[in-house]
Amino acid sequence: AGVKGTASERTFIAVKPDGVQRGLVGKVISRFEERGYKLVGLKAIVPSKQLAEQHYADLSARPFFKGLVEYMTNGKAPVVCMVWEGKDVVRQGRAMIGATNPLESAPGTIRGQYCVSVGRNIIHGSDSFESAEKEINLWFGKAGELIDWEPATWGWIM
Ligand code: FUP
Repeated sequence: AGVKGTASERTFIAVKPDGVQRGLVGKVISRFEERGYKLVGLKAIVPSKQLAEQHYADLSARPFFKGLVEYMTNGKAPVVCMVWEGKDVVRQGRAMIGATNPLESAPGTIRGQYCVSVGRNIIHGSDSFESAEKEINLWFGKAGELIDWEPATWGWIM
């Protein structure tokens, strides 16, 4: 996940199926782009049960686990998976997303602006650098799926 504490730090962000169904992918991308982060990976997939279970392995004993996996995998809409890169992006990404329970999320955060239900909180973001490394490998494990690129300069525009 890049190098922690540098401009190459990376985090895994995913718009979950409810967020995709509600047309919020563009809003999420805009917020990270406008903040100054760089999109180095992007794809829409319907994850397998195994992938969703691995992603949420820490929550496997929780009563909502089965429903959570079913909602992530049922295919009514895909999960839009992203890797974002930039300074402090793991921590800042979490701050931009807001608290897990949207009713506790500050207004102006993504969850605080767009949702009200913990089970339909539209977006995921890695909660630590170590989780980001695991999640990026899990969701973007294939070679060539992440791209290093240089941000535009006037050269692209004029
Ligand atoms: P977060 O890192 O903010 O996504 O929070 P967690 O990893 O604790 O939870 C992951 C997902 O589990 C949440 F996005 C929604 C679901 N969840 C529930 O449905 N009920 C709960 O009480 C807690 C989490």
